[in-house]
Amino acid sequence: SGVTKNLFSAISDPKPMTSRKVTVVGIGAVGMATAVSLLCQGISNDICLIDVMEDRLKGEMMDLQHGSLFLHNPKIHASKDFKSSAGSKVCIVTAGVRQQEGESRLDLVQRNANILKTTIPALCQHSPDAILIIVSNPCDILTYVAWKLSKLPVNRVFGSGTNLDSSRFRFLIAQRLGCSTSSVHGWIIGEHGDSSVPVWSGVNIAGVRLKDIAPKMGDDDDPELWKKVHKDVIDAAYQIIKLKGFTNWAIGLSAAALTNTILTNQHNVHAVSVMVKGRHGLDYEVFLSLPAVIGANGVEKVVMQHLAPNERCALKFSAAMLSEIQCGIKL
Ligand code: 6V0
Repeated sequence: SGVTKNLFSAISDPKPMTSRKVTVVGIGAVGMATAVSLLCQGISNDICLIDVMEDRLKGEMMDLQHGSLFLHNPKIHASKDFKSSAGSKVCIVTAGVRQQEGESRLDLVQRNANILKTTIPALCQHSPDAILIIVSNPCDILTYVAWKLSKLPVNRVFGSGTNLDSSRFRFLIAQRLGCSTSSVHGWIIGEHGDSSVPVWSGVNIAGVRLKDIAPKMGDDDDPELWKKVHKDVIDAAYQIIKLKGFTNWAIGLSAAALTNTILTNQHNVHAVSVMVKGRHGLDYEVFLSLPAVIGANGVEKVVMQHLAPNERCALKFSAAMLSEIQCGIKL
């Protein structure tokens, strides 16, 4: 335009940005919390939102774009056409129905699997090098479905899994002990949901294992009732859904943290949903969360925790249950 011509005296052509493009599929409560977490923390400077609701997409895009001044001048696109997701480094899937009050995550399975049938091939077509993170519930089963549909190697598809449950666990222990969440180390593995497994043997602060101080920690006959902390983690989503209708902020931050680890090739260890067959004596082709080293190539390796017999048994129970449900899904 005339203004551009008279305002600037050109020296060189702009270079395209180094891409940290992230696509978020599904712009509901979880998708938008994820997008905002990515933008506010400067994790991505290039966000594509995909959904089937066109007006809402445009509204969310405009609203975020108007915050450009307070962010880092990111590119924000929104479309129902997967073409606009082209060239993404990470694709985060949050599309799908959520639990209604009293409904379990497993109740959502076929409805959300159907959404993946169109979503996953389209994402892979336009971003053949992307890492896929599955957030929609039931997270572990849908990660399996997405992996099957994508035909990608297992390192390139994982579920947000118990990264969130572990964060809830560490927060609740931190509250009881009066220190920060990041200073409490502890892992919840297995199913993101009702059969998750807390690894009490590893809970520590500064390397001091709490189980050495309170040997009954996590047991049924523990006088200090630490098991209640895990029960509260399992109940967390149900309680929040009852109070506000959905959960979104913590899962959005969790998905953004996983994305950051990939984009910066950090090799952080996160509890995410990975193919477990052949690990911890499991023989089922299912995805469950285990601590894993994550980098630009997705899941690089799994940390082999020293699990107690009852913890291995609990994992096996989850694996068998998920495997049975998977058999009933029409792909
Ligand atoms: P929501 O607010 O109803 O948003 C879902 C969005 O998905 C809507 O905007 C829909 O239009 C969109 N959608 C539906 N079908 C398609 C499609 N085919 N293509 C693109 N978009 C589509 O739900 P909310 O955001 O609260 O939850 C989304 C999913 O995340 C649900 O399955 C939740 O159960 C799940 N969660 C997973 C968590 C985890 O820790 N893994 C945590 C919280 C919620």
